Amino acid sequence: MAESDVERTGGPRPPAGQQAASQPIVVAYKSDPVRGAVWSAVFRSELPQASFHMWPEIEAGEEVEYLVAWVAPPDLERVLPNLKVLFSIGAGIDQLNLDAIPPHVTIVRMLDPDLTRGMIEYATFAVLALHRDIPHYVSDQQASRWSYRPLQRAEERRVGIMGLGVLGQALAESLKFFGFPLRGWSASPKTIEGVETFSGPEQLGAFLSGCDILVCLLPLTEDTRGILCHATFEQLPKGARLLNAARGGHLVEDDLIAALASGRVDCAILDVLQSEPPAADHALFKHPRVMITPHIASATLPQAAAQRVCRLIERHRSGLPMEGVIDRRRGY
Ligand code: NDP
Ligand code: OXD
Repeated sequence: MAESDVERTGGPRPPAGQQAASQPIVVAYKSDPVRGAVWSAVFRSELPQASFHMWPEIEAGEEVEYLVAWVAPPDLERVLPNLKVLFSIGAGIDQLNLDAIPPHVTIVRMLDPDLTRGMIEYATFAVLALHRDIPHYVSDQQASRWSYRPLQRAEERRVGIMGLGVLGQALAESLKFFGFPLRGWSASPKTIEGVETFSGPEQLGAFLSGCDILVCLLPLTEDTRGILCHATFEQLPKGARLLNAARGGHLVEDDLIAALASGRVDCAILDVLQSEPPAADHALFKHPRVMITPHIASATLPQAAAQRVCRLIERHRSGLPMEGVIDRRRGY
C-alpha cells in the first residue's frame, strides 16, 4: 500500500472494486486542445463516471488523480498534490523531467497498435529508400541529373536495428519479407527468430560492424544520448546508411555532417533533429544526401489513445497492473 493512500484517506485503501465505486475519478488533460476535445468525448462515452478537465481549467487540483500530458507542469507536486498516474501522450517519455515528478506518481507511456503500425510504415519505407539509393535520386532530380546506380540485392544489405523494443521488433518483423539479413541491439539479451541479436555496450562494436543500414529506435536516456556519433560511425562499414526515427538527441549532428563528408556514412534519413523545427539554413536540412521529415514517423491517434487510457484507469482503480509503466531507474 502506498503511504500517500493512507495519508489521503486517513485509513487503509478499500478493496479494489469498492474503491472504484466510492471515489470520484478526476482526470486532467494537458496537451493540444483540438485533440483534447476528442479525448473529452471518449471519456464521456467510455468512462462516464470520470470528470475530465482540460488544462488549465482545473477547479480543485487536489482532486486530480490522473494526468494525461506530453509535458507535466513544472510545479506538479504543488498543483496536483494527489496525482497518482501520469499518462504520457507519446511512446517516448524523454520530454518529461523525471526528477520533477514525485516518486509515488506512476508514469505510463503510450502503447498503441496504431502508433506501432505508423512506425512500421515509416521505417520500412525509409529502409527501402536507403537501400534503393532514393536520397541520391531525389538530389539528382533537383539537379536535373539522370544517372543510374547499380542495383543491390536485399540479401546483400545488412540492416541493424538499435532498440529491440515494441517498435524495433515490429520493424524487424516487417523487414523480414524483403530478405535483408537482420541484426539488432538492445540493453538485455534477446532471442528473435531471423534476427542476429547483440546486447550491452560490450557487443555494440560487433553489432555496428555488420550494419550496412543502421536504424535507431532507442529511447532517449542518459545512456543513449549522443549514441549516433563519430565513434559509432567509425565502427560501421564504410558507406553505411543511417535512419534515425527515435529522437534528435541520439544524433551528434556535426559528427554526421563529418561522416557524410568523409564517405563513412553515404546517406541518411532523419525524422527527428536536435532542435525541431531546425533553422532554415541548418546544414542537414539542405544536405544533398539527407532526407528529412518533420517528426512524423508515427503519432498517437487521439481516439484510440483515449480509449486505452480509459481502460488503464479502470485497471488502476481495480488494483490491476497497467501496461506501459516506465522504469524510472532505466529511464524508459
Ligand atoms: P521500448 O521501450 O519498447 O524499447 C526500447 C528498446 O531500446 C529496448 O529493446 C531496450 O532494450 C533498448 N535500449 C534501451 N536503452 C538501451 C541501451 N542503453 N543500450 C541498448 N539498448 C537499449 O521503446 P519503443 O520501441 O516503444 O520506442 C522507442 C523510441 O521510439 C521511443 O522512446 C521514442 O523516443 C521513439 N519514437 C519516435 C516516434 C517518431 O515519430 N519519430 C514515434 C514513437 C516513438 P531492452 O529490451 O533490453 O530493455
Ligand atoms: C512519441 C512520438 O514518442 O511521437 O510518441 O515521438
